[in-house]
Amino acid sequence: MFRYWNPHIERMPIEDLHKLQEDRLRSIVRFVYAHSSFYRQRFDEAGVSPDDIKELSDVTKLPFTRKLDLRNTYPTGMFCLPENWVVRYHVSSGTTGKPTVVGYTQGDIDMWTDSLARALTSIGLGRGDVIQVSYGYGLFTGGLGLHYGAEKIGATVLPAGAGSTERQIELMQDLGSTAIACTPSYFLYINEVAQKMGVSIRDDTKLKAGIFGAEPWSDETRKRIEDSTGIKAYDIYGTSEMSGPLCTECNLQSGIHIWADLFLVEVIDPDTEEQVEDGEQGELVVTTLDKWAFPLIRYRMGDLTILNREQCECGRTHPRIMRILGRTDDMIIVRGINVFPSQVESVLMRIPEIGENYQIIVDRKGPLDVMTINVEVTEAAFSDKIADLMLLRKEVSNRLKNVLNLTAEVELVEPGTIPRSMGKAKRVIDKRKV
Ligand code: DLL
Repeated sequence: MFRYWNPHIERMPIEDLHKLQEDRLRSIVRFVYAHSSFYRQRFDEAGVSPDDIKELSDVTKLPFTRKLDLRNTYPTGMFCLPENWVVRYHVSSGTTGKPTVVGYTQGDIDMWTDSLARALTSIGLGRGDVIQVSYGYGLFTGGLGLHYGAEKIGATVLPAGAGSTERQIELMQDLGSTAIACTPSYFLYINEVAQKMGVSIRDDTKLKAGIFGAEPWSDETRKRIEDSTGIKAYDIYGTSEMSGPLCTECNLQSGIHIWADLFLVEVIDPDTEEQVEDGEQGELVVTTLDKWAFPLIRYRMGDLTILNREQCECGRTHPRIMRILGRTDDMIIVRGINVFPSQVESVLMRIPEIGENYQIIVDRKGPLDVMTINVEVTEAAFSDKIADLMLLRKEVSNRLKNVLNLTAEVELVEPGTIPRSMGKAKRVIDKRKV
């Protein structure tokens, strides 16, 4: 039932895995100290030397690094090898501030590919599968990352990229795609367009799995996708700083396995910066153990999650992170109350008359913050009587209030009116910031 790409590593006894991590931590710390003036300065400022790192728990002696450090050292000031070792760059768009550049040696690309090969195998994909890669190709890591990983496991890759949605659906049928990799919001759009074309993903295609990530999504959205299309929807996580998309849930869909031989993960309280207990929510911090052009030491991802170190029933011993609950910088503070877009999504997706597309708009009216949720209703609900729609609006508002502790204005809008995205969806518009 369970497939492994590298069973020796994936099921390695915890003690051996820790020993491996410890050896690799010592090596990477020595390496960055010797090769990077950025890290040397940081370590010196923190009063820590590579010799102080003897066991895994010593990781807490090391200073944190952040996206801001990457921006301040733009373009390649955090790289630890000369540029002629770098075989590829990826660049993140940087909606706020400068873009960030990451680089890879050939070995780093191989590590990334291998990690995805394990992940894709863990969800049951392999030779004979046709994997349609509908993440953007190019500077974004999604397309090329999945592409290399899918080829490595012997699957056939359909490098569709993002966009030309009708053509994607035709190709999906003609070439028999069995899996698709894209953002969950783009898949919802693909499904919508397919329906308009009279194509049922469930009945008219061979699609059985979706590899969805690069943006927050909820279990409720997973259920909707699975119920409406008959595919299994798997969560995939990664960031350009870690390499790109790297880790997925296994076919048990109970948390994303983070490959511990490659990454040392911690979850910290973002305010106190202390590690939290397993099972408690906090910010993900990653140290890379086998990545050389651009290693990370205690890099604060900004993503909120929960760490689970229990062995998974699939037999893998590597820790899992639970669904990303949001980013520390995604949290909106409305009238002093913290709101995560994922909370709003979870409420909306439980209401059958509500469609999959929504936007959260925060504005200021006089001294007061006002949060408006624009949300599409389904075709069926839209044709209901005005009185029914009024009731629905009230219900959405009440349910949001129960969860958020905050009154939100709710606008029910016609299906198809909220902008669709082919990549990461923009769910929040904070007009207070413009
Ligand atoms: O989004 C890499 C990626 C590509 C992941 C394709 C998965 C699939 P960045 O553009 O650097 O890299 O954005 C990384 O996206 O810090 C999270 O906030 C968010 N993110 C990525 N995957 C998930 C996920 C790619 N499964 C940032 N759930 C991260 C929630 C996610 N958020």
